[in-house]
Amino acid sequence: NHLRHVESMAKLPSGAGKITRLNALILGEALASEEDDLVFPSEIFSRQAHVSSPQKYLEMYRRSVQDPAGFWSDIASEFYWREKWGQQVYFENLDIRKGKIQIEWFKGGMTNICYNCLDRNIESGNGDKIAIYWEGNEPGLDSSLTYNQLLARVCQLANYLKDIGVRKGDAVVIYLPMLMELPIAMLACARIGAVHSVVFAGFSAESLAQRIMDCRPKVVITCNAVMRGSKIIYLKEIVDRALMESAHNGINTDVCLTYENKSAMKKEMTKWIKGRDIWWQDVIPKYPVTCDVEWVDAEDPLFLLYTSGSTGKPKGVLHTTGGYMVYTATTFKYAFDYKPTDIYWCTADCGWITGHSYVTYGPLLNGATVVIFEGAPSYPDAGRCWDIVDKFKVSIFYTAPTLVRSLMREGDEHVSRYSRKSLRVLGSVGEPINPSAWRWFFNVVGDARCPISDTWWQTETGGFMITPLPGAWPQKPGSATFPFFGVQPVIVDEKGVEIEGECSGYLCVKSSWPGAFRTLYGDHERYEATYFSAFPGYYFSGDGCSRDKDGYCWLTGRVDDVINVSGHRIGTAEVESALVSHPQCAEAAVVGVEHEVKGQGIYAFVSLVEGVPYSDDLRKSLVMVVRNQIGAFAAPDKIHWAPGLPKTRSGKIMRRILRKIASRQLDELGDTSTLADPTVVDQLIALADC
Ligand code: 6R9
Repeated sequence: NHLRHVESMAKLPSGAGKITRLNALILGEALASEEDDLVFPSEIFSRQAHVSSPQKYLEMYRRSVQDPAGFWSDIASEFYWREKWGQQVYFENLDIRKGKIQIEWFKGGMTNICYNCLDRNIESGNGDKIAIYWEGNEPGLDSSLTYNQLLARVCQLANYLKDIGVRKGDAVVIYLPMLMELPIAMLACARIGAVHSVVFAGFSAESLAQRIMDCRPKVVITCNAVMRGSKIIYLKEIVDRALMESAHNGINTDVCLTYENKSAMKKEMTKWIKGRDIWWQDVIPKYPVTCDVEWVDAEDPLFLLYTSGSTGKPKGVLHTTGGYMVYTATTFKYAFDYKPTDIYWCTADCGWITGHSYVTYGPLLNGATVVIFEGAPSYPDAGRCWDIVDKFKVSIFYTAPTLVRSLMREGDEHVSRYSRKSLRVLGSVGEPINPSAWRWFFNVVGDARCPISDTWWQTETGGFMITPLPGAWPQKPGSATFPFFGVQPVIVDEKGVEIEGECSGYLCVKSSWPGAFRTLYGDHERYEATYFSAFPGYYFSGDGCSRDKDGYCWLTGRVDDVINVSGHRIGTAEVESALVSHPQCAEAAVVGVEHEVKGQGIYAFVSLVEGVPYSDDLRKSLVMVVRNQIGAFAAPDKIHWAPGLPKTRSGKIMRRILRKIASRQLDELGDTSTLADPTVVDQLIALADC
């Protein structure tokens, strides 16, 4: 369907061919009307790009969907495989009606992603190339590691992990800020076949405990503290509390390996549990700098990453090795038009999928030089990002719309006082980027010179799914454009019927791609129920999408009970269950509202226990309970006191009405007559601003 669409648009106007609007555009004829808002890549850029035209894209795309096995095995062959995969390159069943959902790529192939990231690049002569530039929270605090040095560090940690009994298939929880040690820890796990589970270091002790109890690691890797901007965060104390909580529930962790982050906190000040806690610096440097690789099957698990869904319990998204490796490397190369001379900076934290696929694995598999930044992008001032760009001569800069919007508010002068002339490609991820933020990013940050790759994808997809390929297509601000090679997205209606042409509906995918997640850890049933049951035959993304007359995709946001706050996925159910754990909260209903900087904000309606008066202190303690249970990033922006909630007679909360009240669209409340008690609506409106 998609192929037909693109083909009809991108066919070059031969004598017989019909000249479509887009054909004319490709040829540079000024047909664009203002509403189309097309932005063309410069000729200079296109000429040097990996994919230099829509025709080239189409050629590759066509092969990727008509012959996925051939397309992907050609690419996979560029990596090192100890043993080649079996006869069948991939196997898939995405149709729940035909039995168990199953996806496999390169099964039988033996490889190791750490080897492919490090040893392979070193063997090809890049050992002295910088792998990672690290920029600390304080300007002036920095360091770097070459590929050789990175490998040595990874091996030392890998040897230690083996020494304490971590084996292939064992889980390791990593709770670290953006220090070099974070990617080092991920790679060390991968080297010995251990399964890492990185928990974003902004999650609370309770959230961390929940994850520890789910995956039961032998060891937790953390650091004592970190500075973010002018604030200090005591990470080790959070880990201590989490480990206490999980021990309380019968899950014991043998070792807490703690890095001394000297610039934030001295060793002596750190609380210590003898026998369990180990200082990284005391033990790791003593280990040998080489370590044999554990060869694993392409389908052996690489990592677990917990993400929010529409129910309370976070889902352990499981990625395996071979397909993920091939997919992250390939998407990175094409979507950023990566060249060996590039310096690449992604502002994401390794605690999220973006930091897995596009801080660590994708770039290092390509032998890239990666910048990682420990601090906050507004510290010491709103020019920090561009200071870093100039300092390291960053050429590819990948960030989130929320950061773009917050910097945009600070004014252009913070940007224009830096040169930024090294930049050539920009990227955006996490949520739809609104056209005005896109334009600012393009014009002010990129001096109208750098294409923007607005990459749509998910924790579950492992890598980019719908993304511009810079240089190939004219861009439309706010559109993620077209699918990546091998990806077959479809838009379906409520009944799960594919709709064609200009339309909107639910975004699904109809065949597997190498980077797809394989299951939810320990809960394959939930995997099938959540992603493959709503629209049988398809993977359902949870996102809405529309396609315009030229075939461009426009993501419209989540259609389930997931709120996207600053690019972070938060389940309404998670926030609700945190709120109702407050002794004075009887019931809570949470919805997302538009937020100028965060994209969406969290709006919570709370009913209090009978007789408890609403007060500002109570409001603060309700917010606190969410911060403590989930993390500061999930704190509600607004608590709306609700003596009653709008419910149907069967007791279902009507969120539709709450969303309208939250966004003050009071004339669009719709039919409230089916409510058990319609007067609660007026009550809520009256209390809106109290
Ligand atoms: C990579 C990542 C996934 C959800 C996804 C969607 C939203 C991400 C987007 C985007 C529009 C983009 N999303 N990128 N929406 N345009 N370029 O963010 O993974 O944390 O799992 O979030 O984020 O709603 O479903 P994850």
